[in-house]
Amino acid sequence: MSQLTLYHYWRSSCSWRVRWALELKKIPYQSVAVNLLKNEQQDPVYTQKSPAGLVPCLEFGGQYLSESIAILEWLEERYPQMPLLPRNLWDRAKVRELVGLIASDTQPIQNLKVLKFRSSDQKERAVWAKHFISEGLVAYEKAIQKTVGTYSFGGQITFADLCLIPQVYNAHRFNVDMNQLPYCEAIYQRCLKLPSCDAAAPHNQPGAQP
Ligand SMILES: N[C@@H](CCC(=O)N[C@@H](CS)C(=O)NCC(=O)O)C(=O)O
Repeated sequence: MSQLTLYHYWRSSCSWRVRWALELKKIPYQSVAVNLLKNEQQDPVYTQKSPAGLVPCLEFGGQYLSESIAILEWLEERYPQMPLLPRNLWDRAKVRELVGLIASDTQPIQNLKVLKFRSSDQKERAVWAKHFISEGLVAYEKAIQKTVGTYSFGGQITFADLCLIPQVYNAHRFNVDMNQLPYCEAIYQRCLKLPSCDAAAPHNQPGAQP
């Protein structure tokens, strides 16, 4: 019996970040699907666990932790195998800067609840999401000019990539012009081929739709 349970949604980019970290660190976990389209994230039983009514949420020893980056930080300290942050202090801060560009400055503005509030019209929602994803990833593309290697920060998969790949997946969903994002697209294509990333990807999750 695994010690961890992850509450997540197949197409949630924040959930993919955590699933991929669990795969990379080879940590077994139980999976509980929370269907965002059925608004299960707002169910009072779920919001007892995750007060903001968002996924993902990790259960460990009867305690609950939400916020994907807090979960990643906890996993990194609790399970130090396959480190996902560089050893050097400055480099770690630079990776967290990249994380912020996506986790703080991009994903929240294109999240489902924001799109729902913006409009009930799917086309208007898509224009909004495309604009902010594009803007966020253009900033990311500039930010990695000096650090890019196989991955966003040299040759090591870091938290930055855990955030980037699901965000690029959303960029494709909303038809963002990837020609302006050659590094992001190359890292995305490379990572999708990794078994750990694929295992954590939306199409391999319970409840996934074609
Ligand atoms: N800052 C949070 C954001 C979580 C979040 O926005 N999750 C999305 C899916 S990626 C969600 O649950 N959306 C449901 C909604 O907007 O109602 C994190 O990093 O975990």
